[in-house]
Amino acid sequence: MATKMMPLLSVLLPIALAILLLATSVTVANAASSHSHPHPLNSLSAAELKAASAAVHASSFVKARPITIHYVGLDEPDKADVLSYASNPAASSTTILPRRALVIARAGGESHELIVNVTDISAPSVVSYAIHRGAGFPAFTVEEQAAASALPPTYPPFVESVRRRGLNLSEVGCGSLSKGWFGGEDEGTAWRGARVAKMQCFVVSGTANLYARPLAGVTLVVDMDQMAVVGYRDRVVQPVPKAEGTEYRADKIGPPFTGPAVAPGVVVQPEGKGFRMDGNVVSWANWEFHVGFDMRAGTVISSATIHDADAGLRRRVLYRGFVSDVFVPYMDPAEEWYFRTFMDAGEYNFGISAFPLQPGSDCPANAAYLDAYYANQDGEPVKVDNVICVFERYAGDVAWRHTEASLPNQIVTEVRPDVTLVVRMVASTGNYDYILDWEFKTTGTIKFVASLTGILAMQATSYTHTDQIKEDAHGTLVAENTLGIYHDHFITCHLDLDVDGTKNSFVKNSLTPMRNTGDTPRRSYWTLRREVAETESDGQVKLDDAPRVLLFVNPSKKTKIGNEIGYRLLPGGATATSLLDDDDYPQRRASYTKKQVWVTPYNRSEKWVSGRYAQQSTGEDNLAAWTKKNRQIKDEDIVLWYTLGLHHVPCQEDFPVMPSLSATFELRPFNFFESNQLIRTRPPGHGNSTNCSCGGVG
Ligand SMILES: *[C@@H]1O[C@H](CO)[C@@H](O)[C@H](O)[C@H]1NC(C)=O
Ligand SMILES: *[C@@H]1O[C@H](CO)[C@@H](O)[C@H](O)[C@H]1NC(C)=O
Ligand SMILES: *[C@@H]1O[C@H](CO)[C@@H](O)[C@H](O)[C@H]1NC(C)=O
Ligand SMILES: *[C@@H]1O[C@H](CO)[C@@H](O)[C@H](O)[C@H]1NC(C)=O
Ligand SMILES: *[C@@H]1O[C@H](CO)[C@@H](O)[C@H](O)[C@H]1NC(C)=O
Ligand SMILES: [Cu+2]
Repeated sequence: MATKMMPLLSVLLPIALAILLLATSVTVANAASSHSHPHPLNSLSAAELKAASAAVHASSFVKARPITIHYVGLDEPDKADVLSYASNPAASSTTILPRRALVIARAGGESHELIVNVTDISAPSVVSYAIHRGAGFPAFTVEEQAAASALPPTYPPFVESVRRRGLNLSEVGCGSLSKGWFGGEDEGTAWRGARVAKMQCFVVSGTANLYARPLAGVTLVVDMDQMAVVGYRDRVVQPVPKAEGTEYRADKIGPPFTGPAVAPGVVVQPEGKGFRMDGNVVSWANWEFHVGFDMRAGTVISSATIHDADAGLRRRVLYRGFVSDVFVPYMDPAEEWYFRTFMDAGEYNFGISAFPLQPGSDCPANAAYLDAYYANQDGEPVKVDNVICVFERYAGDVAWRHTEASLPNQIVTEVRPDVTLVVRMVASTGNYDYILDWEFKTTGTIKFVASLTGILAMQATSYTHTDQIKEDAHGTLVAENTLGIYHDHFITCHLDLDVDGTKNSFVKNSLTPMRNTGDTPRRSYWTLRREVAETESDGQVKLDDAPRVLLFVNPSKKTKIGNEIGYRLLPGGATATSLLDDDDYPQRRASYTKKQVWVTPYNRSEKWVSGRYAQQSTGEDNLAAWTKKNRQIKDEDIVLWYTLGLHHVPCQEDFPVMPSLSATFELRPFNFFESNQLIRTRPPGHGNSTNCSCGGVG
């Protein structure tokens, strides 16, 4: 969720383990090519962002003033053109792909969509223009959230509410909450049909943990286009929870530091980093992929290919992967809480919620960092340093091993350590921090990890002990006068898989219990029932029905012994689906959260699972709505949408800051290679890699 107020200070943690990281020993056949042109999927540069907004301001399409820019992102070239570039970058000197920006701007109370040709940044031109007529609005900008925060202290009824609670205005700060959509609730109000935020205010003195000290009972409605308070309610006065015990900054807490101590550690790569970066193209071990940045999605992984040593060529795996949205509904139906049903990426922009990573804490010492730019509401490029990190990880895990002890005189043990490559960004949307990792393994696996940390959304209460709670409190009492409200996190990834080529099929293999009719004494077993999804309705899977092996195969390609070339979607533990009623308004907006798996035909307009305009959306433009066409998905260019889901019942350990909780899934080769790709990797112990300064146990 979401109140943008002030940057959180980072806490210093010691690195727990001494790690000696090997430069990975898989050899890559293709050297990085020296690209004659920037990669067509490169994020917009500072100059391109500037040119795009300048063209919008100069165009005759948008007449009203002021113009506020809410989104500027790469309008991707056609996939076929990108693929032909990627297959032969050196030859693309004659075919420069156009650089286009999609700009979403507000002016005159309308949302304007412009595509700007920024191929020549000195002469940008608007190539298409539309006014958005449907439901919903673009994400809040940073600047308008700051402007909205400044309104309550100038609004006399609010000043009175603060005084009534015995507080000083200088102790109070407010953040903007998206209000969702609840049918006709706005009828008869001053803000009917308007783009509004509801303000939540906090006592900001005495702690950096403002979320622990909400000013309960007060709701302000701000019209974000007029930038004026249009609604106000002061319903109930609750005690403000105390500041004591809510702090998390090391310099405010200690010394003495009395937590569990761990020995400091180091990360050593005696042979240097094992990956290369040619612009935004990362080459590591058998992998090559492009890392981009979008102000809504944050990290975008593109054109991921893997080198196949048996075949002697690079093979395609993932054309595009990114977080499409994160739906976070809270479970308190009261006046001040019912509307808290956030779309964290669509309403607040994950990319602009990403702050510089802290070297040595957010990412290990051997990490490389990428900077990025986004456009602010005036269209000026804003640089975010160190927004994404890339590092090799050896965490002591095993990639494969075997001990053969059948012949006692000749025990054989063979082990390979699991060294992986991680691409990380952290989005801090108000109280929550999402650590988002794309982890590449030499086996061919891509693992996505979303780790939730940060601060709970808390409600002030009169309760100081659970004995006093007689009704449904809609949360856990996590401290005196403080409820951590029940909620969910649904993180949806857009995964345009191109398994060894563009056309793929989705195959559901159901594990089916069987009765043995043969003449052995065994009574039962299970076997596979294979079903190839024909249309989008076959492409939807709710995982708790039955055990399944879900595959994305290339029906035109087989291994030498005849299996279909494929990748498997391997869900991790976080498979919660929404428990809200289908007719409830937030569920209509996020109707795709009742099934974890959806498969659609590729469509370059269908990127945002919650719709292009997620703010106050109604569900008319979302993944579930698109699939009503029930398009063909068999042997087509298809996109997997996978939703990680967690029901979050807060506990006291989540207070004052929540220890990180991870949700994962894997895309794992399944009959993609002829055999285990790691057989010919060298075991560790060659060269200097055995050097370690760990010493004995003290
Ligand atoms: C985009 O701009 C470039 C450079 O000015 C030009 O060559 C190209 O034709 C333009 N494309 C379109 C679609 O306007
Ligand atoms: C309010 O806070 C300001 C700044 O800390 C202080 O100068 C002022 O005296 C305070 N007023 C009251 C009524 O406490
Ligand atoms: C592509 O997506 C857009 C937006 O959902 C839709 O209007 C259009 O009809 C889609 N095209 C096809 C071929 O499905
Ligand atoms: C060991 O490290 C040294 C110094 O970094 C280097 O010169 C030498 O080539 C390395 N030896 C091997 C076998 O990698
Ligand atoms: C191991 O590392 C230490 C400290 O960096 C260095 O002095 C020593 O020469 C290294 N040993 C080998 C075998 O590389
Ligand atoms: Cu949570």
